[in-house]
Amino acid sequence: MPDTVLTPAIRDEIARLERADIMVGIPSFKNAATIGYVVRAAQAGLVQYFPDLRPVVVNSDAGSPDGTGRVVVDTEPPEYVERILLVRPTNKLARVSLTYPEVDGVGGKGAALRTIFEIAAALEVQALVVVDSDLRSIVPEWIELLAGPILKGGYDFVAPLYARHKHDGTITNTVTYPLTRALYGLRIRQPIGGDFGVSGDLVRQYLKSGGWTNEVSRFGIDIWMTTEAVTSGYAVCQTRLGAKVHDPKDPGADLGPMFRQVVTTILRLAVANVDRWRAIHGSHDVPAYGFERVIDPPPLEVNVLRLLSEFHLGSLTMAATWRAMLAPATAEAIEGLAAEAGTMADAVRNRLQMDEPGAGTPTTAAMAEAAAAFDVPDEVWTRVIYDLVIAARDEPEKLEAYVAALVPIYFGRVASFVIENRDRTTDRAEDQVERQAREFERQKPYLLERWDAPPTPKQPIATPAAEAASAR
Ligand SMILES: Nc1nc2c(ncn2[C@@H]2O[C@H](COP(=O)(O)OP(=O)(O)OP(=O)(O)O)[C@@H](O)[C@H]2O)c(=O)[nH]1
Ligand SMILES: [Mg+2]
Repeated sequence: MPDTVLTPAIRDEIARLERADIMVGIPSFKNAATIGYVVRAAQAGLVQYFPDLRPVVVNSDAGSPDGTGRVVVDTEPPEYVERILLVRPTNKLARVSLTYPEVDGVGGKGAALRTIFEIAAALEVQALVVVDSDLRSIVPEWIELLAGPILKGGYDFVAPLYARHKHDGTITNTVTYPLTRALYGLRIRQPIGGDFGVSGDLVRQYLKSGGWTNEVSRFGIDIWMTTEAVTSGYAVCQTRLGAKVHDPKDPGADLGPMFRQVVTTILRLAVANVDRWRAIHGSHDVPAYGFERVIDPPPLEVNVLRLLSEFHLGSLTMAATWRAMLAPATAEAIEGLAAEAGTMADAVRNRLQMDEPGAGTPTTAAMAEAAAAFDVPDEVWTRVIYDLVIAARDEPEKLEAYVAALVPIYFGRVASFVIENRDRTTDRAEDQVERQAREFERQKPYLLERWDAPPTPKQPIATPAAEAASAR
């Protein structure tokens, strides 16, 4: 990690707090509408479940213009929680909201968490819990579920397990879960869930470890934390939190930048950690803490037509990049599928009469039904991701451009998943996520074969303008 320049205000807070045993860290950026509830739930969890420890809640905010920090300061104080829960804790709960400094000129969720790590280390906490500030479904028990395995079970890293709607968590389902599982052999179902428990030892490891890039300062942070815990040999478990309900996001509309930051990070880490994964075959379960829950998360609408169109459009501007970053057979398969996506998008528009005046966006179900024949097979998607691991090793300077060109292919894959699962419940859709994860394991020899093969000379990448001209 680069040296941290903590602001004087943060240093003052550390001096004031002196020590803590358990800390809840909450990164935020424009979450005024939701963070008050998260803070109250965190306070209640600390007071109710850890009355004998010295607790602190730290909000690390981006300086949000919507007054997120003020909401935290104005939210009912710990005394409110003590009153409603009839608890008299040994130590008063401390609460802080501060503005985090950028890391090497970059701000984002990762930079927010870095300040949280610095404070946790300075206060010498035994357990750090981090939770997102847009959560609706957090309850006080989450604090126990995330810190309990560390304080009672000797674990260092606690990843969340939650019921998410089949259309939520698409970056997790398509890349971070199957790739982490196949590379490192651990079935961590939510490696970028955002709600984690971390031991004091692992916090110190995070602060010493290298590989902190600009993407890690943004949304690369979650996969960096998980991978760092796994590859440094820390004890990892999962914890059953129930449903994850948070600000909804349509993968085609909202998740492009996040995808790029997460996937660039996981690929760079894969290259750096080859010695940790090359000998691993198959995978095993990771212990899970907490009582199981049966909850149906709320549905999430996805614009299937937009996903199909973006995949097709990608082929018009990025085909040469696809050919540079993928093995020839994979690139050929992807170009064929992108063409099908274009045809299918037209058919959906016609079938649902979307060009009629006044036609709104049809439901996910109607679009998925109309596009029923479209399919990006597990096998092709797996090879795409493995080819990108090789590209990340061979042309690290082009990785950002390659991952940007992967976004439309990811959209195609998500469309295919939504279509395939159109008649399945969230539970049954999970079977398809597992099937894909097994495919990643099954094709690991393909990755190893490519990793060990002598490098082949690459063709230069055409500029987008030249590509668009040649595509016409
Ligand atoms: N400090 C800071 N926090 C951010 C920034 N962007 C997002 N966050 C926080 O990071 C957390 C997760 O962000 P979300 O936008 O909810 O991400 P998401 O798409 O829901 O991600 P998943 O929960 O992993 O599916 C929230 O607590 C945000 O407030 C940022 O630029 N700065
Ligand atoms: Mg969220």
